[in-house]
Amino acid sequence: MEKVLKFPEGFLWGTATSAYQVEGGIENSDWTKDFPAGRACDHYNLFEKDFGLLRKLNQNTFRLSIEWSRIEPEPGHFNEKELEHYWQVLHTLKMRDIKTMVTLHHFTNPLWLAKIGGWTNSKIVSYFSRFAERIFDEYSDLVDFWITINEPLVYASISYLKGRWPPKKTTTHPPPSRLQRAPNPVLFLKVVKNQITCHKKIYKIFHKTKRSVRVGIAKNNNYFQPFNPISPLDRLIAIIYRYFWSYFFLNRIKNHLDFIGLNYYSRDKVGLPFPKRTEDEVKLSDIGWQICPEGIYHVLKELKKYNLPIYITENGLADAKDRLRKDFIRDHLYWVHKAISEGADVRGYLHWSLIDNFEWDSGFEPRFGLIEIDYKTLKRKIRKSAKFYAKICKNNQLTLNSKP
Ligand code: GCO
Repeated sequence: MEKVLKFPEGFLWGTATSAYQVEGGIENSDWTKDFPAGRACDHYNLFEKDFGLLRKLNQNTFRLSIEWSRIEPEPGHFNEKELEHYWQVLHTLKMRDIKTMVTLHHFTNPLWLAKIGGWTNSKIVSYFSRFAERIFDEYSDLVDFWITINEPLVYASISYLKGRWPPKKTTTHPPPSRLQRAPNPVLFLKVVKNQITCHKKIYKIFHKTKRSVRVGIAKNNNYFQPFNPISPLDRLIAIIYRYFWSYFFLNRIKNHLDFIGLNYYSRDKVGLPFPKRTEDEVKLSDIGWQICPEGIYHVLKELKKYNLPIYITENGLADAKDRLRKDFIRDHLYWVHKAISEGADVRGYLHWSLIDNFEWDSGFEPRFGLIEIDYKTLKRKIRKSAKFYAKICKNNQLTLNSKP
């Protein structure tokens, strides 16, 4: 028996990308020298074609990042041609009646900034807010939602606790996930402190300039479960993970948020002995992430305490054969709907991603796109799961033939 789950009136449906992963031709970033994305999907030149596909798939919202190293290749020097390019991109979206969500920092930095310590250097606060202010001045009439930083703790932890980002040149591409530099908890904490300061400063600047502005963060929250649910120690470890990973950062910026962007991907079972072990019964994506749709429900319910609108700013999986993506979308949206029905103020869902793209130190092998990219010809091919998602976007509802 069919069951129809209607989403709230005006719910936003779309996809998310980031500049370095899709655009191509980014020459001055701290990733380019040792770990180039080359022409990536050439979205820089093909954005109009991609937005036509986005519209064809009934999406009404698009999240993109603006590449700082393009805009400000040297400190204080803004590249007018690149400013014009992103104006064209945003204007094209608005002409197609697509809502725009712009991320100001999505993992990459200008090389000149990296050379002076990047986010470990407290000067980042003035540099990043100078960049943000210029972007705001240029595009505030074309941007519906602003995200200051994408996944601050993911960036800080992979860079300074795991010492892996940006990857150093190696003979194999992508490199094995080995240490590029020694873990440095002190630098990690410095980065997090600077990220919090930057976010709050930019929030204030944007709100001083334009009252109706909406400024948020894209926060990666996983669903942490105790490995052994009856072990008090495992339960305590899950609580500790949840606090430090999911809430610590949000608690410090909660008075400087108009919305929370949630990037949800996976579940982690945590407990002794470290590190986190997985159980073999859960479905895994192509890159081994645990698929746990119910986890998004629990994470959304946890976020209710902030009393802020929530937009799911990323949710997706690496699935080159498109075997799992339709059920992945269906099941996650089932649990999102359940969280909404229990009071979570969720107002939009952006799937990661519109097109296959450069998956950081995993390179181009993982395929997250609703649209497949042939990296030789740059041909775009709409995957079957994209058509399933397009129906949901069009009708603002999920039709279930059976409960997931
Ligand atoms: C992240 C980023 C994206 C990733 C996506 C899939 O969460 O790491 O926002 O850049 O590509 O999440 O891993």
